[in-house]
Amino acid sequence: YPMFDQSQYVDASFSVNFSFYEEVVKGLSTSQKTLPSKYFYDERGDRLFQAIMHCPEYYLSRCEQEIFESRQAKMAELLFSKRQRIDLIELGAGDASKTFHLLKYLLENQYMVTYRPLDISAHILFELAADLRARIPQLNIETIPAEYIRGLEQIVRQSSAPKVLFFLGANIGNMTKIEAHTFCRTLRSKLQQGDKVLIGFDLIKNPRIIQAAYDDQDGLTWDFNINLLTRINRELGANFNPDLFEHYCTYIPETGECHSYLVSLVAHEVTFPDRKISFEKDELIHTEVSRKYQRWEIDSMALTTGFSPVHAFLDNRQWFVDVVWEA
Ligand code: AVI
Repeated sequence: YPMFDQSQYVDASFSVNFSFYEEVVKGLSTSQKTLPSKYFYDERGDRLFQAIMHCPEYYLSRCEQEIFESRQAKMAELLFSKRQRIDLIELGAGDASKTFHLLKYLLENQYMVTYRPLDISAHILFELAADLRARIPQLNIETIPAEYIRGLEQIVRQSSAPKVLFFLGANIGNMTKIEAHTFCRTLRSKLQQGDKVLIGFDLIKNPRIIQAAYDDQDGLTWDFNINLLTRINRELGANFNPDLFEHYCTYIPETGECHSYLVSLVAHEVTFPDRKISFEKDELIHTEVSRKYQRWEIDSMALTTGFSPVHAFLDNRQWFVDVVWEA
């Protein structure tokens, strides 16, 4: 992109911004326009997502919270040791609201753990580390601001301790099924035999419940989606008018996939530093998939990616599962 003067947009994460630009223009230059959902999470996106996690329709966080609050002893026993220090790696840790209770339990019960939260958002990791150091001063914590696999490779180079890897919050649902398989296979290749993973999956349930979770009454999910456009304006020098788009989502029960879109309300053009992108009236930008799973699909994913299923922690309503697999 020779006409794009990066120097105008340089900040602390210079190289990250360049691939952000490339991914955005690539996604908007195809006939079915797409934008990657991983870019939702700038500072405002983090805040909106936290608000979504507390809104009445978004049941996922409450289900997983329930699992973590009621099953700490069993999790500790299955995953950790009092004789050997274990690395607890959390991919996409966010504010670690679920892991917090388990970490407290582990330290109060003489389990030995080094907590290694990893997140694409350096901002949220900074806040997380400060918060955990204040609330659990005796905790060993090493933050890693990175994308999942690169961060995991970095940890594996630095520490040879046995590993427990957490991937919570149905983050795996933001991958297609094929991407999720590839991802699990890659995880397996970075781990040693006997290492464990705990992965949170949202389960297939009444479609109305799922649809509502991605289209809340207060419009938080709407703002969360639209925020991607304002982020692109600010960081990449585009001129999206957020008022010309609306949020739309649709859950497809046959596939278990909830798809989110931004819909262009009128025909118009958006200007980037080196190009114009045109939108037709009612044209869609696909922004996110949130995939829901059947229990058997999860077991079969473990087996086909080189793991053995060990245990499944379910909430009371059986809406959500945290599975434990062993490498
Ligand atoms: C982070 N991820 C698991 C959320 C989800 O449920 O797919 C992101 C989200 N998108 C809309 N609401 C929440």
